[in-house]
Amino acid sequence: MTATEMKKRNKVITLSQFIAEEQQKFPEASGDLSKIFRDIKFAAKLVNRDVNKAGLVDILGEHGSTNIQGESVKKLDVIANEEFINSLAAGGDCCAIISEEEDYIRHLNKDAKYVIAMDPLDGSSNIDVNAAIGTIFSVYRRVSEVGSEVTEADCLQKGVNQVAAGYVIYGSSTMLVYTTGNGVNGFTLDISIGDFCLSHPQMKTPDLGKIYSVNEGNYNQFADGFKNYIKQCKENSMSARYIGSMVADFHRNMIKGGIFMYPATGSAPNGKLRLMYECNPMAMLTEQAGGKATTGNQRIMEVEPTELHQRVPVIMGSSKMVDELVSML
Ligand code: P6P
Repeated sequence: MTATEMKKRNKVITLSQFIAEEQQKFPEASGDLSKIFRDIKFAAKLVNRDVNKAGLVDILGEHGSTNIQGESVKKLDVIANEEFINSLAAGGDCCAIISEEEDYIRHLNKDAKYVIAMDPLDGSSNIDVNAAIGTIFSVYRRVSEVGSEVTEADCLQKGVNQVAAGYVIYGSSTMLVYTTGNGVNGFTLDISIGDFCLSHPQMKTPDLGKIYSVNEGNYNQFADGFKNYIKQCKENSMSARYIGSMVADFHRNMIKGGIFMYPATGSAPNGKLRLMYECNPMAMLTEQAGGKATTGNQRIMEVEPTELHQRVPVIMGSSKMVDELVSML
């Protein structure tokens, strides 16, 4: 019985069961990727626990301070980074990690074959105002020989080389949404059983939507094409929705349809969002759900990376809306 059939019969399908079922479709699969997801899932539960305590600063103390035990209180994105790295290091199936919180490549097990690019806690400036935040991750197969020292080439691969991509959204509910190139599936954390359960099988983003998502505070710095498109959105009475947390803005558009953009500006000539651990994973998810993801000049997943933390302009979401905007640039 396929996962979707089980879902139709109202049977609870956990993330682990779903991944095991998916793995059976690939007899040659070693199971290492499934173990990567085991480690990501575990860390996501820890981060979910910590994020939900974030409001208790009176008990926990503000980050940068010392708590009642005299321990230094770390920023939640630092904690999240450590929790993901520790879980993947303990699992032993990840050879290296690049992270928004790490200046350089973090080398783990050189005998493993998977590289992870991640933003452990994206949108963390929203924690203080209790808005949804998220974790974003990409998985690549290393290009160098297993057992050798991981190289920058292992980490700087085009988005088209991703073997998996996903995000966790810590919102009104906590969801893990991922793809391995066979569609996008969403799992909601059921605290009562402590597991992620299939809630959104085979997610598809509508090819048209009524939502545009951009920080209009930067409007005056946008190229004319963006200005004209935004004016057109207003003339068409579209809804402006922008949370300032990429995972939250992306997830809403994924479900409802819409377009998300972070264009180049004078102060950010390459935009703000990072190619390796924000744009590429979201681009894979978008395309797998039937949407499009471009820099305005080229498909995001075709961009040749040159540095770990490089930024690219981004336009992604409903395919017909992306096409319309690109035609105006
Ligand atoms: P701005 C959060 O800081 C983030 O990296 C993304 O999650 C979000 O989409 C973007 O920056 C928001 O940036 O400049 O609009 O505040």
